[in-house]
Amino acid sequence: MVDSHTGGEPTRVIVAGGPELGDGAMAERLALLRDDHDWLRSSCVNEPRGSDVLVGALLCPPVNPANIGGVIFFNNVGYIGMCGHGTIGLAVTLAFLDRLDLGEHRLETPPGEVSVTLHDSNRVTVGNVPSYRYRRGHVLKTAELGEIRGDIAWGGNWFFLVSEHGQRLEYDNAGRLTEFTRTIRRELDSQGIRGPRGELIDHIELFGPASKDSGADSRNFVLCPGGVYDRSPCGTGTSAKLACLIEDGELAPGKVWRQESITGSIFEARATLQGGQIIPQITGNAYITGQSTLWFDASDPFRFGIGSTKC
Ligand code: PYC
Repeated sequence: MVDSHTGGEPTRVIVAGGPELGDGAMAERLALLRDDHDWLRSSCVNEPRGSDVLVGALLCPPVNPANIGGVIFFNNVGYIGMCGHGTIGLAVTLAFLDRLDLGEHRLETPPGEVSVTLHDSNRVTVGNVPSYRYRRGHVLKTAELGEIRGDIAWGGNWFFLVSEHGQRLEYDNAGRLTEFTRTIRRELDSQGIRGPRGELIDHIELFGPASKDSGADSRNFVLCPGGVYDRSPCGTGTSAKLACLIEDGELAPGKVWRQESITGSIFEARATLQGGQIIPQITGNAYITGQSTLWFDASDPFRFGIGSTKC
């Protein structure tokens, strides 16, 4: 395994030794991993080896041999579609292992193919899956928080994007922001507010002004499905934001949008229009933080992770 962080958000890549998942598309392999080998996810990212904030990535052989590989992302509670910070971490990991040259490559993910451009050993641009807004200005009525207006958009994961929330988007307020966004997510779920095919809206994203002197256009706070917040500006969340900005005519295609995270890290983003689709490009830096081997001691009751049903 190789560990890295992208704008503060960690990624743990399993580069070898994963289970046999056949030669189907990444969405099919994700289903096999989830149904038959979930112990790998819990061993890798749950305590005691991991933590709630860690995103895992299983590197797979590609379907198309012209591509650099395929990847399945997962976290403390399950599997995620695309992952922007994780793809940047994966590219930097492959470069660290001398398995990726500078330049543009193609990578297979469960929601579709993405491009990965390695600029140097730390800097990467991800050309994400097509992103779009599904619903504009949905008014969520809640007993606890009153009315919360937000857009529902896809950026490789499903997001509820809120600009008017009255919250202070500062790192020292992350506990309150986590509670606030968890409440929004609970309400969306219990009120049956979903994506077009019934998908759970499992990422909640708040926006506010960027910090002084950061040079960014906006700051965000993103609650992830496992109940913790993204330390990076969230690649898929930034993609969903770009889709909304482009559809509102507030950002021109090709123009740079600098998205700051709650920790102060920044992704540089722009979107191009291809065949009427919005294709976000997200650029950020990742850094290697460690390299290790998973070790399973048969006498260790937590070798598959705390909470795992496998023993
Ligand atoms: O960067 O897309 C992202 C992401 C999703 C969940 C955590 N990070």
